[in-house]
Amino acid sequence: MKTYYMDPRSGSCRRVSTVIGTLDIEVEEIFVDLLQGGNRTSEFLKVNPNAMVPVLKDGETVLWEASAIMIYLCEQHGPTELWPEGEPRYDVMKWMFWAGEHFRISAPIYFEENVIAPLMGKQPDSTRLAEAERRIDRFAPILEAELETRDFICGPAPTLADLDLAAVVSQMPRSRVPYDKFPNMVKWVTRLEDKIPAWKHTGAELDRKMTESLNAARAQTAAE
Ligand SMILES: N[C@@H](CCC(=O)N[C@@H](CS)C(=O)NCC(=O)O)C(=O)O
Repeated sequence: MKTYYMDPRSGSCRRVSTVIGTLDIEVEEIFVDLLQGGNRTSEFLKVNPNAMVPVLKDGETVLWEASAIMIYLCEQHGPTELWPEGEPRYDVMKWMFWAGEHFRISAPIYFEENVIAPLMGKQPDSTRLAEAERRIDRFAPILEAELETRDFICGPAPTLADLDLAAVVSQMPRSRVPYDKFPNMVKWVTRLEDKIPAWKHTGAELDRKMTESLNAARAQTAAE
């Protein structure tokens, strides 16, 4: 049985959970509570020295990095549109690498500055936010233009590349990432939810659990 270390409030885990749900893969889920330091225990650090989720353990194979885990799960499962074979796979890989190298860099900064910093009683760091916005203004128009010509980034069906790219809106609207100025992206995010039920489901679960956790943290801060 595969062991899946995760926190359902994480956008990175959402990518993996969507593949697990879509391909109906059996896993034993281990909740790593990021808000309570569950990723910093000596036990977890042996699994992932980066102190991050998601992680997948399958026998001797231990994988961190959501993209690597998603590919592993698809390959174990057998043919799926999410991870096409042959020439089309290179295009999926291109967008997956682009997502990690460029497109997903900004969203966590917005989350840290607009959600976590105020929770800690700090002002958002405007220099970091300005740099995050500069990156969005450079890279998001590229995706926006590509989505003008097709429903999903690599063609008519969603692939792992769409999950890697769309993860950036997982903490919306609380993170206040300014993606709503890109209309093709807004429509694509909705299309992806309609086409992949597990994406919609994991998004709703993330949102509900994150809202609960943030409300609890704010109530505790107010009481102190
Ligand atoms: N590049 C990694 C990023 C994983 C990641 O950022 N995980 C976050 C949750 S979304 C985490 O575990 N953060 C804990 C920390 O940084 O302390 C992946 O794609 O899996």
